[in-house]
Amino acid sequence: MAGSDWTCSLSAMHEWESQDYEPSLPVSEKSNPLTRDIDRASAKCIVRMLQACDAQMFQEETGATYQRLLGERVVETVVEVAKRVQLVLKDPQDSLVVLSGCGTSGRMAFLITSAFNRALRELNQSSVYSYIIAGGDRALLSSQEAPEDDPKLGMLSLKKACEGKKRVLFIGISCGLSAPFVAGQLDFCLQHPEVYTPVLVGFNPAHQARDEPMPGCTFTFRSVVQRMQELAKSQKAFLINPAVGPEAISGSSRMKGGSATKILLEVVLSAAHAATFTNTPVTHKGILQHMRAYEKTLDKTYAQTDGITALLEAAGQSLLCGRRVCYMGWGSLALLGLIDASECIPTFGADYEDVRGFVSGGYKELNNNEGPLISLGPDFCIAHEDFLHLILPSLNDQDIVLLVYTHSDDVSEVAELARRVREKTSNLHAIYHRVDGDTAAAVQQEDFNKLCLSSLKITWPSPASESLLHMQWELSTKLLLNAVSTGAHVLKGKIYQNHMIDVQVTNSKLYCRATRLLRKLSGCPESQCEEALLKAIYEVDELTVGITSCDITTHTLTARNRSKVVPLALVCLLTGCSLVEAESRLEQQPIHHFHSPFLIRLSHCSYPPRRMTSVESPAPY
Ligand code: S6P
Repeated sequence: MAGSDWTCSLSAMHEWESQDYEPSLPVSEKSNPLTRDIDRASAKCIVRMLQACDAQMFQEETGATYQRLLGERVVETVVEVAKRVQLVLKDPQDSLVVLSGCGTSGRMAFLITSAFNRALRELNQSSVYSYIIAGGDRALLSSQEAPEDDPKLGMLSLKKACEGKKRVLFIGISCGLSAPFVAGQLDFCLQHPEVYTPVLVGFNPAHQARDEPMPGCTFTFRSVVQRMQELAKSQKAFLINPAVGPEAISGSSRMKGGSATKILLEVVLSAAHAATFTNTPVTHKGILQHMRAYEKTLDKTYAQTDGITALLEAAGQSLLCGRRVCYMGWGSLALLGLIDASECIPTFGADYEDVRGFVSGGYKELNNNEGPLISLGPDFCIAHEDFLHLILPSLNDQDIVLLVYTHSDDVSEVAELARRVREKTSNLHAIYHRVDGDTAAAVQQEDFNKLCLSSLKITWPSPASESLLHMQWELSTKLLLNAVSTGAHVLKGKIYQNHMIDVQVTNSKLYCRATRLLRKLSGCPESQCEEALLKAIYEVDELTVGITSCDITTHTLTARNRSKVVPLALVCLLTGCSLVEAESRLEQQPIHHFHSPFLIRLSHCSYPPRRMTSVESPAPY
């Protein structure tokens, strides 16, 4: 059992690098040995495990197997790409830098392009950055997994974004080197080298890029990568793909994948800006220094173990009671709250009401391509005013409200909101970044602290650069919120070992992940697992030729309207019962759709007892 004295040994940090460790899986899909027992760990241990996982991002290169973030080759490529961005900045006429991705990768593309276009505006320069997210702007705030599978859609959206441009630096982000949407865009760039220079950012080695055929295409992600590798020799294409180690929750690339994307691309764009506007040449040393600043950000953030643990426990309690977690943020930190909240839906099968983010200024602050999205429904109401009207009246002490802000935000506005929230719930907490020596804010903060049950304050040294400080605040906030939402769902019992079992099967990557998980947990052959999954998706006890002859796209489109397909398939595989019976067994389970103790009973104790839910025994915190 993972007790309160969890420590991470050096060999556990590196175990995943062994060639024998889950050899059939790419790094981004492997299960991390560090978090094997995260489902039964105490809140404090969860925080330590997440810290150790994140620290893997900055591990030094040890052998030839994996390139690492701080490794020679990666830093060299970052230097080259920064110089390409610099060329665009020097001559922005008819040029564009496009960042594109699906899910979290698209959200990071949005966040980064917004920040650097803002920096250009402040310098009275025209914007040169543009983002694309699969599924359009609604995907910034909600789960849109299906467009990820469409290479043609990717290609068309790139073409549209670049209409009339003569020179485009295209940066495609796919953490797993797997998204067909991005593969379609990269292929398009390779076909039009006179305009496009492609850059791929991801976190698997090239030979682990996905090799499955894609609908209507003659290429696979891997074949695109191979063509890029060839062109990389003459710097006509670039690959930035260090390994950062498996995710804490298997395949959850919103965590390290998202963080490493943010780090890499901010380093690239910052270096290009410094070279263009302050005559600071792009150098290997400068790039490395910036990356090290992010490593320090990690240390500084996780130095707050007790504060993070308190937040995680409070959020876990709220979710266990079926109540809400609300992030109330200011500036770009609020966007990280919106993003973290939206990712809980596909990652943990959460309801959109469970974890929500709100931003001061609403869509004005977001400044997204498509403008306000309020017409899409209440889950797209993101302003603080919306929170005050729609959410606040129904809050009670079991709901947790987390204020996320910095000393450069309007602290009196934060205090005013805090007072309003306190009228409904005492379960008010804060994450606050400030700069060393800011005494005025410190005094104000003292009064404010009295309103909050807990206050996680991080004091940063006076910065050499305001923009670097801001990027550090953002990364720190991302790590904190990822830890809170992941930890809270772990405490809720949503995770088995380090796998999310109730995974939504809404695209081909998730379909393959689901089949693999069924295989791992049932021990049945792959063909039988896929059959069980299809039966659950189509709600039948016998598969017809009509079903088996359909392609994965049809399966995933059908699965969109189903719930609990993986747990249902697992019950069927383990017990041999019918779907109807499996459904009633799952319904008998209190509180959660599915949780580990149920799995133990089903499999006749073939698994060790794991976290018990609040109904079966007190949670271990
Ligand atoms: C992962 C997140 C997903 C991914 C998306 C893109 O935690 O829920 O939405 O971001 O599938 O993945 P990738 O590998 O192309 O960056």
